[in-house]
Amino acid sequence: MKRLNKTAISLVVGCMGFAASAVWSADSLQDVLKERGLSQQDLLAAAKTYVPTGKRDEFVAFSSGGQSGQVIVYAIPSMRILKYIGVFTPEPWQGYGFDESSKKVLAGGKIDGKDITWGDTHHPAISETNGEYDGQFLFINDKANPRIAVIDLRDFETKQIIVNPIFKSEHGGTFVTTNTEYVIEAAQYAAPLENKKFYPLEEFNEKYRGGITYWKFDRKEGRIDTAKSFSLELPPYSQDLSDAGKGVSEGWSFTNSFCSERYVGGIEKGRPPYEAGCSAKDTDYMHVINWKKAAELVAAGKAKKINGHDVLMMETAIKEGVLFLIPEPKSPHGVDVTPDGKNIIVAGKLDTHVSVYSFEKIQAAIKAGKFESKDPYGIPVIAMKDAVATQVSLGLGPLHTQYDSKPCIAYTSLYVDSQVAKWNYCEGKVLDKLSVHYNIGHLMTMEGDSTKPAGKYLVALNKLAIDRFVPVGPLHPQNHQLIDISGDKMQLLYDMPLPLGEPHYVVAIDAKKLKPAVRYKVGTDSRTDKPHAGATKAGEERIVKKGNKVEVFGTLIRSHITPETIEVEVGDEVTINLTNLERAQDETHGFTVSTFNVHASVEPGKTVAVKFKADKEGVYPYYCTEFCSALHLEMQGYLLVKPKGWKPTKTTLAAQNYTEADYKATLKKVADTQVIIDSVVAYITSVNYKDFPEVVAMVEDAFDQLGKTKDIKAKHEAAFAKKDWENANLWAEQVWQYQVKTADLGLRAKTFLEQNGAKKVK
Ligand code: CUK
Ligand code: CUA
Repeated sequence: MKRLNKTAISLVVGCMGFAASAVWSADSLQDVLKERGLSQQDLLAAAKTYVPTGKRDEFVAFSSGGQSGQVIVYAIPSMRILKYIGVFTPEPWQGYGFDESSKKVLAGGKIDGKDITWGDTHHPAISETNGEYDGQFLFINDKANPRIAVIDLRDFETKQIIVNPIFKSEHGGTFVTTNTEYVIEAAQYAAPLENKKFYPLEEFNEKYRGGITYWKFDRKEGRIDTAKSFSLELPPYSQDLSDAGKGVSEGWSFTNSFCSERYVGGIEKGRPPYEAGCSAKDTDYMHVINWKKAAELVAAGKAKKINGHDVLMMETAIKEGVLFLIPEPKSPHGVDVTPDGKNIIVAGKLDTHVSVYSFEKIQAAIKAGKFESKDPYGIPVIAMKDAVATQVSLGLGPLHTQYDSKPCIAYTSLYVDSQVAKWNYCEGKVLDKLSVHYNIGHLMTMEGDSTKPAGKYLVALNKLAIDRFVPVGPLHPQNHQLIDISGDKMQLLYDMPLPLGEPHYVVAIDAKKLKPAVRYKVGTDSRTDKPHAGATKAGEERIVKKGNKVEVFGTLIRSHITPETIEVEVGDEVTINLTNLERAQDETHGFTVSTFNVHASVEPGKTVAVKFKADKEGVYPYYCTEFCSALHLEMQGYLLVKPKGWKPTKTTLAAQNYTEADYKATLKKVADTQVIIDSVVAYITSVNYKDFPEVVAMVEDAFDQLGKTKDIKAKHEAAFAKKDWENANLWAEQVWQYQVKTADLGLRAKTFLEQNGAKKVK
């Protein structure tokens, strides 16, 4: 922040008319401000968020993509969008849902045998070690179709989708325990736990249930282990958000609820609607659960199998003392454990207060067996006065709370007031309020739900954007607003329209903690992290035909696909495996075959398979879909789907008229290019390029490309000897193609070295 502030100050000073240096004269800055109607406050905000080209952001945010079923990755403070990760929904660019391995991941999310190709994502969570974000995995839930997804942050790809075996909807997920032992998922709308079982609404109290699932995460495998996961049966109170205990409260989890009235609305039956009946009582319940002990009980065989899944029934949970309730004021929403784990902060949507519960007081009441009553299912209820440390009136519609790096400082969203309240939960004091635009849902501070919040910035996730952006029709973009929280007063810095919605929660991690790979080990199936059965080495490309099954083992490297012709018979089942042999960073090739609805994104080292039935005779071009090189458009081939029993009548391709002069001209081009390559190589080897791993990779790749020219040179010389001008010329052209790629890499390496202060070596 210090650095940014300094920059900002010098800019402000500049615009006030003092002498400014270099290109940005005071006059021109002044002119821009005037022309664009900007204030000094605007300029300060711009200076705090602007990240110049070549520089990187400090934090990376993972936002729920709402109904898009995706995750949106953006950077803070610039608010530049970096990626959309396909999660519950096919994502064409990444081939997600269009190649075989990713189809399998999506198939994990089938319910009752049917594809569900959208998701209502709400809460992303980053894996934690000792309560701190470790940057290894990301989890996210689907509220509508109760599912959880696991994303590996080594490659930002979705690896697993699992379906909740007993819920019909969920909401209180995903939240992780301190060492990511479990990923928590709480139900939302109560329903019978058995699958495909009907009970009338008249039996709501008896047969409908809520619950919480604790998904066991196997960190080594990077997958959820469904067999070791379990659930806890809960009353049909609409369970809402959850949070895991940490520090002193580690081993416990907290889930609130609304509609503990168990009201069943029905205007059709002359009954007032849900909204009236579900907010009639003054309080709902927070569920307090000793998950560690619950896990032990399940391990000891005390669970009941429902739909093949371990469920600890309420009766057992009550008897064993792992489940308690505490009243919470009117229609609570957020439940957020403080970084030290000592307090749990709950906001009631219809109450101006936030309630600060004390874990110590809760434990004292449990130990003393001090309960004010039991709920209709026999769960002991701890009195609010025996559990609450303090209540603070913040404003209308408090929803969610996040924490600062400064002790006792919290930020709570006020939905109705459209404000963020900054307050001190130890002293019960409001410190500052800032208006946001408009109707904020969640808010998020950097690593703000971990044991070590990083402070600095806050993002307000506003439900309505209304007048903030150029109108784009009745459906407005979402508005994520960046707020500087480093000072005493909050400062609004930036409005980011998000064109994918509706995001609910977002988490942000220090960018330095992320260690994503730049390439895969050659032949990797990225969705399983294992070697791909279709992996193919250079020179081993082949087409294997067995009966009506045709399997292609191909490779991709700038700028050609091997093989370049695939011939099949109508009705054949075609599998095309492609391995990207590139080692250079960002040399991704895409692959598609016209009209067969397949697409693959093949990043360096990755192997991907696409599969389809060649059910129609015809000629179908296939090509690379990423602009990977100068000859990208030529990265093409033909799938020929022949009628059964077809015989060729013509056996030679259309001839070209190349001459000796053409061949000589090409040789001259080759020689000239070699001069450029030699000069670049001379520069690179004259400096300490070996100290730059990025350059070493580029240089290796460049020599790989150049190495290929040897065999090809032999080919054009052989053709020359036979006066076969066509082949002589074309093979010489191919030599030149490899030279171009070599030169391209070499020049990129040279630029990198020059810009990064490479030093001469003797
Ligand atoms: S919820 Cu949407 S604003 Cu799903 Cu966390 Cu509160
Ligand atoms: Cu490979 Cu375009």
